[in-house]
Amino acid sequence: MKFDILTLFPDMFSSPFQESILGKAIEKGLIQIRTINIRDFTTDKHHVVDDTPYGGGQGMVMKVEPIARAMEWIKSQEPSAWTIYLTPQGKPFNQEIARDLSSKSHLVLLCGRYEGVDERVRELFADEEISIGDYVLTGGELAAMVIIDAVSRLLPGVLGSDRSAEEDSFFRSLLEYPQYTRPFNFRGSEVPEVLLSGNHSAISLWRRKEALQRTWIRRPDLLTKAHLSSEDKKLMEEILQNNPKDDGRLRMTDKEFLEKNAQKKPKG
Ligand code: 4FV
Repeated sequence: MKFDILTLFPDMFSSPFQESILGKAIEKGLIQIRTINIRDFTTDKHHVVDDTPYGGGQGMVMKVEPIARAMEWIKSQEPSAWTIYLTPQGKPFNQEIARDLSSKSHLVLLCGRYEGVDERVRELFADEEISIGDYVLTGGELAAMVIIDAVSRLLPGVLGSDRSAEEDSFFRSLLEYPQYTRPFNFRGSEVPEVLLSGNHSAISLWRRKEALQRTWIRRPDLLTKAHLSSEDKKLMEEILQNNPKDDGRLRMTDKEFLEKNAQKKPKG
């Protein structure tokens, strides 16, 4: 898969993609990442890429012409490239979108700066607008890195074994179950016995139940979207019957999560 990144700060992308899994994926040629400096597509001697907003107001807006030249240069090489503009106004990014994008061959990631890009850039060049979260960054670059990471790990051969991506998908839209490794006992906190039983069906049942319970406690919104099997529904009944929330068998971390995130009672 090819990623073209349109940015005013190409050097931001040098180190994140040198390390670990993505670094190896680049070495193996599974992904190609090319940064394109929008400023290289200015034609004036001051290489101006932004200007004041029509109608007044604070900040600067990225000019359409340099971005248009850069997009047409990319499209002249790869007409089928799929262009994503990273913006808080975009569709909330999630695993489903990551899976959809992983089926494309060439993504162009347009990184905004200042107050964002001129509206004509969206109209003329953005095939899709994506937000990585309801907060404001100084630029779209970090959002582009998030997209590249989440999409690349779904590509065949990028993760150690493709099973782990399937594992992801198996737990599609449920939170992960608690993970443990040695030591068995750390400061009095022990690993659940079932995980040392070698009984794989009991282990996967435990994991499924833990994933369902943790999702129910921390992200009930995800549970409504999850495709629950009949077995899952039975497990949910067990969870709801002896509702851990009120008999103290709640996992310490989930208890804290609940306490910390208890509905902030509206003032007054
Ligand atoms: C953002 C986000 C984001 C907005 C103004 C760049 C900044 C500046 N991008 N998800 N959240 N972008 O905050 O994607 O131009």
